[in-house]
Amino acid sequence: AEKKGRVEFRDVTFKYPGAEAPVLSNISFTAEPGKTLAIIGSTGAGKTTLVSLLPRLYDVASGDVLLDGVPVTKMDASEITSRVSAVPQKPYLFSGTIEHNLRFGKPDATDDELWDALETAQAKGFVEEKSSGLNRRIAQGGTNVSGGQRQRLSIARALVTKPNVYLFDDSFSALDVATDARLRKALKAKTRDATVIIVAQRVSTIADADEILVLDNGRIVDRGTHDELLETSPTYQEIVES
Ligand code: DUT
Ligand code: MG
Repeated sequence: AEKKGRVEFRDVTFKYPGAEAPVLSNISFTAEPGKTLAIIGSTGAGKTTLVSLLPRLYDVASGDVLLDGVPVTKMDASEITSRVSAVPQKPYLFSGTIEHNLRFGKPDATDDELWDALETAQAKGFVEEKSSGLNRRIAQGGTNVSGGQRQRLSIARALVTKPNVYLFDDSFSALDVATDARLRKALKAKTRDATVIIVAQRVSTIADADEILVLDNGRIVDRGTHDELLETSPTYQEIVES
């Protein structure tokens, strides 16, 4: 069967409600199942806004966002949530156990599925280190765990749902470089059939992506692989050197 999860943005323009100027202009790209698309750009460039359009946190002003050829505006909310898992830039953990938090998107997941997701997200050791294990309490907002643990639990939660599309918005920034690399390697093995879209700050996080979009002031100014962009994109070179 054909792999599912092809994401296409067609000439998308977006304005926040009440704002004058668009935050995104003429955004066009395709992200394919089995591939990793990365988005990089300075703070305020519009990366979070861009990835929020697929799960329809906002709707576009003009253009289309399509999932397997169907505009997301024509899809059921429940279909989008079952097929697209977004790990937000500020992960939200709620008051409850680790298990409750992990089962959020898939209440009927088995314990094996939870542990498998934790292992991929490099969070298994953290959960095992207390005898309460999956029943360990998480405070509202995850304030009793570190920022890096919040990110990893949030990534594990996304993995549990086994979606067609993963959106990682700056999800690796609180991890040290070695953990970041281990996690992405494990992730790659587990998400082989899915479409992976990664927003990153660090070039090392996305250097192996199939395609990188360089976003500046709401526009895609350059695109290509890491090696291509090193040759062709002054904006990318600036990010590499920063
Ligand atoms: N913006 C709004 N309203 C919002 C969110 C953002 O007006 O609710 C503006 C702020 C900024 C632009 O949209 O000028 C893009 O913001 P976004 O959060 O998409 O930028 P980013 O690329 O994700 O920045 P960062 O790297 O800091 O996460
Ligand atoms: Mg952002």
